[in-house]
Amino acid sequence: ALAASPPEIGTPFDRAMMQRCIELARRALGRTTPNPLVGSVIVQNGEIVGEGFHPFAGQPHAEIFALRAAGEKARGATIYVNLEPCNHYGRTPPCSEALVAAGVTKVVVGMVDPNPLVAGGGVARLRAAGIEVVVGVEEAACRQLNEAFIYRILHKRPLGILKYAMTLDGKIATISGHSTWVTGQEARAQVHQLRAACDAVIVGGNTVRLDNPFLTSHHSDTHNPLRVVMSRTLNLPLDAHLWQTNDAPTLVLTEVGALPDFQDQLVKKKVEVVELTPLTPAKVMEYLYNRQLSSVLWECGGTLAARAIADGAVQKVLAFIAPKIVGGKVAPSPVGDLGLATMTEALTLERVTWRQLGPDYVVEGYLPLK
Ligand code: AOF
Ligand code: ZN
Repeated sequence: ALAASPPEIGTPFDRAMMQRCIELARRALGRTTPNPLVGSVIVQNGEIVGEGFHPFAGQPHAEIFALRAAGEKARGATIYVNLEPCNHYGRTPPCSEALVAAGVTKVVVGMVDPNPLVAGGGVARLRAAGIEVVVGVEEAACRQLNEAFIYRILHKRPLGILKYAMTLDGKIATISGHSTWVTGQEARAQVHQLRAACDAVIVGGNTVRLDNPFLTSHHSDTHNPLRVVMSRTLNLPLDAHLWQTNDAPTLVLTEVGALPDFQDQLVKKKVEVVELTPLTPAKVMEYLYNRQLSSVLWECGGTLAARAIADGAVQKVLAFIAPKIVGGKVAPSPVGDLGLATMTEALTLERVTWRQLGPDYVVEGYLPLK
């Protein structure tokens, strides 16, 4: 039998206000790492009297911006926020205290903060002050918004997302390596949105040599992720688009001692070079976690994709599928050898959804957690 869907928490008005919080939070898409995306709305007598969002780490939290905007109108008001107000001294003082001081009478929360420094403490503090607190309004949407933040906090690694575009017969390029474009414009626009939401995008040396990508999100006002190239040998062209454009920072990860002269030339082109030995996807994810990143988009070819999956560096998969057939026994496919011999060993995605994008489809799902 189908599981009954849980009852909706809050009124339709509450849910609309929470959706507004999410919309506000998304104004900082891609810019808040290691912090979450948070938006907040203050309502007095059914009217919005203040709004705010968290712009980036180190800045005040969303609730503080909303309180500033509402001023005295916050007294006796209801505040909506997609993440539980914090109750700790981090880069900024606790929002719970600010809410108590401002005299709000009700707090509507999308989800409890998974951060062990908060984890229910904010809600408890507000209730202890006699404030009514409702938790779980539009919770699924709030969790989706901050899935990378949640993953990062709980697993101490960035969320790894593998994205690829393939034909209906499972090829990411023709036998000659030609791959522009597998999918149509709508799917490609979706990829640019995805990049805008991620903190880094990673490719291997092969992709730089064969595709010469820009790896930016193509909108002047959206966030561009850090562009990361993994290359053990540094056998890379000196005139790649990546080092010729400064729309986004570029980081080349290589192993200790690889081509020092080439490293110097990259550095002269404002490319950052870091040596990590051994250069594995797991090591790269550890390094990027320590650099405060929350989400990493693997836009690599099949060889590196397979190594990333095997290394536990991929949690989410986005497969763009074009209803085209190119054939070719040796035409490349999205995931190289995983060493699986029988179909029963296949990695089976969970929570799978799909959408149509113009002529193409995108299938999204999560690898089982190891
Ligand atoms: C945010 N923005 O709007 C909310 C957050 O170092 P701090 O003081 O910025 O604290 C960061 C933590 O605060 C963060 O990990 C999350 O648990 C909590 N709530 N953070 O950046 C916000 N409400
Ligand atoms: Zn806070």
